[in-house]
Amino acid sequence: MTMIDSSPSQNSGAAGEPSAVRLETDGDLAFIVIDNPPVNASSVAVRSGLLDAIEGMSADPNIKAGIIIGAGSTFVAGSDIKEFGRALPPPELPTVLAAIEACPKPIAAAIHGAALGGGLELALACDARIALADAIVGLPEVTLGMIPGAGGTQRLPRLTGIAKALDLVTSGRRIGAREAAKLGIIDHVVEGTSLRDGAAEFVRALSGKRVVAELSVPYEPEETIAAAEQNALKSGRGREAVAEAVKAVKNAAVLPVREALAEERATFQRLRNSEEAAALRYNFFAERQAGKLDGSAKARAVKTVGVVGAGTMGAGIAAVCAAASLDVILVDASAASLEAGKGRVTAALTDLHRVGKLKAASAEEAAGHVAYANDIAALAGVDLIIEAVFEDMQVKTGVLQRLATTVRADAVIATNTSYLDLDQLAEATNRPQDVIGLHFFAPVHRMRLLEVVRGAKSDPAALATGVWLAKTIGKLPIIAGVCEGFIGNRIYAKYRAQCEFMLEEGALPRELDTAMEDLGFSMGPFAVSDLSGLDIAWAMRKRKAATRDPRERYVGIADQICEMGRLGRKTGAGWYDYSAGSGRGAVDPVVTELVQAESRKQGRPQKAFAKAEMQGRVLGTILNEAALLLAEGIARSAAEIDLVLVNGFGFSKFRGGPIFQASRKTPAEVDAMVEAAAQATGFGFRRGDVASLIAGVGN
Ligand code: T1G
Repeated sequence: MTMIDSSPSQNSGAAGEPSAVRLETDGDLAFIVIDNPPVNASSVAVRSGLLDAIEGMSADPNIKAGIIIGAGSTFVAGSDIKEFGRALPPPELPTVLAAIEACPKPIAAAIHGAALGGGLELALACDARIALADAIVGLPEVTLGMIPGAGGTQRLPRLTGIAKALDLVTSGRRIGAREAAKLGIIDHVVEGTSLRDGAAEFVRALSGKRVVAELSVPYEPEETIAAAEQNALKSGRGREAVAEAVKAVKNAAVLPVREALAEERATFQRLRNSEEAAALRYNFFAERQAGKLDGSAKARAVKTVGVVGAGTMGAGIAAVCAAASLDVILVDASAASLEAGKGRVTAALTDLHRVGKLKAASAEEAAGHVAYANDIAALAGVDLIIEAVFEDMQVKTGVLQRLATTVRADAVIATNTSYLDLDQLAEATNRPQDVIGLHFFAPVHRMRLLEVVRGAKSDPAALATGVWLAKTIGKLPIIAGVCEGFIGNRIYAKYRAQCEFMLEEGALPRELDTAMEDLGFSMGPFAVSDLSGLDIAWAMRKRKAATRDPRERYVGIADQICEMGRLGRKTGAGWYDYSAGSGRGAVDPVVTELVQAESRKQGRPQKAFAKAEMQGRVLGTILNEAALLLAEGIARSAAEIDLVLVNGFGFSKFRGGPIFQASRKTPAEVDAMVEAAAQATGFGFRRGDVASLIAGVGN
């Protein structure tokens, strides 16, 4: 094996950019090794290095063929997403792919780990694709608000047919090497030898070039393509990237390939610069930072999990742990609750199986990971305990104290409290270092967000264990400090209060809900309250009434609605009337009258709210509270606050988050929104440093 460093030459991109590609020859074969950690993203250095290497092997008379392979854990995870917020430095990927196709010698791609986006497009431009059995391939560009921009929409259908290409490109779905081989994407799955050797053997047997772009698209009946197109557009729910992806893939059957490639590239460039793509990139990188902990603390080993409380939350937590093949013991003192809990666990696992989110082959198999007990003593040997009993300080303290003396000294004790003071609960256990918060969102098996709460005395290893669990059960861990409502509920309470202020000033629930849905929330606050039940927040308001400062602005409309027995969907009425069925609630004149009567009683000036004003007041409120959370160290970054609102409170990820949205506005517009929120709130409004919060978001 001879190594030739394709050091920078005329092809190399930005001056001084280290080449991330090396050329190694092995007899008559050239290995073109991409080495750009962590995921060999095809940055400008990789693209220039590839051009140099192809030139090198083409010119070497001893070389008969080339194999592109990735160093480290993966092939190429795609184009470098970090480059997408600005003009792409040359050479661009299509130039590299054209060089591969123009090279007189066959070049194959040897795939391990992931070949995604531009990584798969690179492989599709090669004359053959060889992969390890556990490799994955896919074109996930639509999940980033774009379409493939380097030939994926033209070369893929020439191997799979239009219908399958429509499915893969519009869903962004990743598939394994075996399925890809069945579809004609992968030519050879390497078994029982190394990828290098398997690839070398396969390539040496190649008869010559096979340029995919020159292949014709396999024939398929029109109805097959039409059905695939319908499915794609239906699941795309009107998203532009999906509609453009459908158009581009269908072009493969009707346009000359070079023309179709040019159209694809133009669409890619346009979408790459779209607001939706910027928002999704912002989320992509924010998710990569989520759960990263400073320092070297290692998570404690967890094989068994104990869950106390078989109610809606406890049973959901047990189910998601079992779905990840963790052994779980679900405890509830009441036999009836435990029996009901079993039913909830089974229902959640069945639903997870239906959506393909189970490690096990079946819900029954996953349910086998859950054992049931009536006594906390059954948890003496478990590694991690999650307490999910009734949200009451006394009840939770009692359970946590019992747990603290029952479970192993190195076990981690987590509480699923939403609002109670975690530090007070932890102190009561006499081992606060082992206590963290794991704040799940309902329904647990569906909601991705998990606030991992760091107590004042939580041991870093305990916190790391919480993050480990979150990732293991497929949740998005967001580290939060201790305050009432942590990150999400604290912001949401202010958001809802601001909306109720506007009720007193002339707005009505439906207007506000519609304005908030237009802002980016999947459902407005009044519809959400009806869904989750008005009684929880009512109980909390009643608990707080004694300590509430009378100077604070308080809207009593929600209390009056509850006093009428209207607790939401579960009682057939709340802010809206559901007597006509389960759909979107109907505006109820009773509530309209109640709101207007209360507004008159409060003597607040009434006005017709423009949508933008309602949205401005709410954004101003959210931004201000987010700025306070950041300043207090409860939240770690603006991006993580946006992730909380996107993954826990239904704000559209295609909009990035409320703070991301605000970063697209001028400082003057933002100031005006915060000022309007401050004026409306009056006493108790603490002003946060919103400018610092927004600085650096989404750029
Ligand atoms: N560009 C830049 N950085 C990337 C990257 C990419 N494509 N993929 C990952 N990273 C970084 C990530 O930010 C993190 O950095 C580190 O790598 C590890 O990632 C023209 C338009 C490959 C399955 O959408 O799905 O090609 O935080 O924590 O869990 O048509 O990363 O350590 O600093 O996720 O092992 C299409 C995206 C691009 C694939 C590995 N490609 N990546 O998962 O590690 S668009 C994608 C992934 C495109 C062309 C178009 C995953 C992974 P840091 P990680 P992981």
